[in-house]
Amino acid sequence: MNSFKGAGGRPGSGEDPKSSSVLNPPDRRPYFWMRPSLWVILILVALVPVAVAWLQYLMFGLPNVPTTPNNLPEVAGTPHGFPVWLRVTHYVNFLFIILLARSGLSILADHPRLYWNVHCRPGSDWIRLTPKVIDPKTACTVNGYWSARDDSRYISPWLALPGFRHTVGLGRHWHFLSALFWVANGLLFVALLLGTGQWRRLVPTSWSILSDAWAVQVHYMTFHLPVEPNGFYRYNALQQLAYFGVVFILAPLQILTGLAMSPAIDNHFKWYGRLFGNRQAARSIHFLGLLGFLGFIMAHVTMVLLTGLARNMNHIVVGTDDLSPRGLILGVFGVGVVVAACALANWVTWRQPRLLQATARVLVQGLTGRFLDPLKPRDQYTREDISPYFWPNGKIPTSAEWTRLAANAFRDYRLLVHGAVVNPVELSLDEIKALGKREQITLHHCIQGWSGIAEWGGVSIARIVELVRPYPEVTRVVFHSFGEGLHSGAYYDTQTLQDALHPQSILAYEMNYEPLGQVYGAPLRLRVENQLGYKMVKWIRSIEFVVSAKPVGLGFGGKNEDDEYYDLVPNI
Ligand SMILES: Nc1nc2c(c(=O)[nH]1)N[C@H]1C(S)=C(S)[C@@H](COP(=O)(O)O)O[C@H]1N2
Ligand SMILES: [Mo]
Repeated sequence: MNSFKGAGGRPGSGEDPKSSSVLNPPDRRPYFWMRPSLWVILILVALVPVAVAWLQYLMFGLPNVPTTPNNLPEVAGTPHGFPVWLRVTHYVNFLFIILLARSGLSILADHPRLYWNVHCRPGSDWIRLTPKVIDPKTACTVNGYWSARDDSRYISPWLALPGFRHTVGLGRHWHFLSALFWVANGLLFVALLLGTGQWRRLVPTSWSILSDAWAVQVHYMTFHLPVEPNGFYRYNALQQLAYFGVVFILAPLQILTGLAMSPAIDNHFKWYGRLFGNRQAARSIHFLGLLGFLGFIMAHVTMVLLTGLARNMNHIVVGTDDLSPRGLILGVFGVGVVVAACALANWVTWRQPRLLQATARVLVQGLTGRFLDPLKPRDQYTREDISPYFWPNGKIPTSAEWTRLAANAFRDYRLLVHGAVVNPVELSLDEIKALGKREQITLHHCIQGWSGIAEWGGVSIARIVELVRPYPEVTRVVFHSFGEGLHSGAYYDTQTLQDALHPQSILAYEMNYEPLGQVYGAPLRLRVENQLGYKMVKWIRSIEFVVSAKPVGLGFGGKNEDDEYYDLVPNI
């Protein structure tokens, strides 16, 4: 049984993820919706080449397949066949592609919609993996509203890493860690490819490759195998084109779109975020890239099977060109190791989630934090940019206290600001408003993948800090919520004093020029624009200045960091 136990002691949820009731009963129905116009395009893209190939075949017969130039032996000293570095990087690549695809699916399932716009309005999605059709209007009624977390889907752990429902925190750790190793391995591969002359095998040097590849394609589509060159020394034209495309187009595209999805990169290098239009478009293209990889892998493996399995396996596994079963046996063993690695990854995820969280902190955030200034101000948007819909998240408070306050339009609300401060205060909403107002229109990024632009009005936290005067040893500010977390216990999160003092860090009581709605965090919510959404506590009950976050909650800096192993430093 998966116990979802963390090394931190208390299990993340105390619940078996398989039977977790945290996110209402997991909906396991597979579901897929795509815009009808896209179906038409997809069918045309798939069918037209097949039809043309058959026409050509029936009218003119099979085209001649010219042999691709064998560039390798002409260069003195260039190794023949597949040298050991090539075979090793090919295998390492296989392992990390699988981990990337599997963890990517867990991330996708947490917000199973894809868009071309940053507003993420339900209905503007072009692909949906959830049967839920959300009316953007009713989604936002006070009770029983549909939150972004409700929208996450169950995905089988056989398929995804770690699978189950709403495991985006852990899925991201795997995805980013795997990406680091995958990219490092890829760079090594390309460097050696260029350095040893092996690139000649992969890189087409004449445009005739296109017509030659088509000739091969006509063979395949009409169920013929052309006479194959010995793949150990040279590829046929289609093969060369496909491998070149995967190595030099698809893989870089995945890296570039992956980076373009990062709110931090978007914030620091605006031009870069625009390369693909916007972050959601990058996410959509990244998904198409995944499909590209899966399609390639299927075709690649099929061809390996069809064109002399034993010999092909000897080429790529042991680097010999014979018919012995050695490569095949070792290859099957190698695939077994990857399958075992996948199982181990799922197991580690539930046994040692804290280890994963800590490793990601050191490797992923350690690396990104080195290059990006976390205090850089976020971009401001204009009134016209405001999203027509803004996904709500979190559980609206149900406590008698908050309900009573809400019933009276929060006239009796008092914000308690206390902790290691010289002058603790209790402030009514009117007193807070009298401290001065700051307005900002910003882009919100949820860890689940959606985004949205809204106007926020409220008081700078710097004003509050001025008022209460924290002691010099204070490093963190805790924001306690009236609302519950997803798992039992009150929601809270912490900010560093530095982030809290950022000019764009405010306690908002206004959203889109109207009093902050109940769903969006009334009476007060946090806006810390250089952080991901989950750091912005809604329905704030009190603020506490502390020396360290360790004694608060489980000590990881916030409810989601405690329970869902979210990033510890989600600077963006
Ligand atoms: N109290 C509380 N605050 C919370 C949450 C929550 O679950 N409880 N969810 C967070 C997350 S994950 C996000 S993305 C934002 C969403 O804010 P919104 O509802 O205005 O979109 O609120 C954050 N604040
Ligand atoms: Mo979020």
